[in-house]
Amino acid sequence: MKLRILVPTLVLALAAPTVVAARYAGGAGAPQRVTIDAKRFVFIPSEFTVKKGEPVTLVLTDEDVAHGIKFAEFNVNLKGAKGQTKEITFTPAVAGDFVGQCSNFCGKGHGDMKLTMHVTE
Ligand SMILES: [Cu+2]
Repeated sequence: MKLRILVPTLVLALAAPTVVAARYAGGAGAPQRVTIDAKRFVFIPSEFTVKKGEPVTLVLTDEDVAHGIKFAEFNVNLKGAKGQTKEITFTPAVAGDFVGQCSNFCGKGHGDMKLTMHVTE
């Protein structure tokens, strides 16, 4: 009788830490990381795809001068710094294609420095 109670308790005790570890080690719920390099006057890649309602982290590395990424529809404005990597996390609430732009004046091609985010259902 004691063994019948002890075995399920032991199984639960051993399984619980595994579930917790998965949740905090990039499992379900962790933001999707999108790595973007910026240099005059391009973003690499120039487009990427994310899912509506799921958190996204944009990781921006500015190779030459300070750039930035702005998606006005999502109130996102990530300010970069020369030679550094900066990031911002947000959750896109609507699906569609959105054009972002460099948010830090970086020279004569600045106005054409854009990237597209595809948000799927
Ligand atoms: Cu710019």
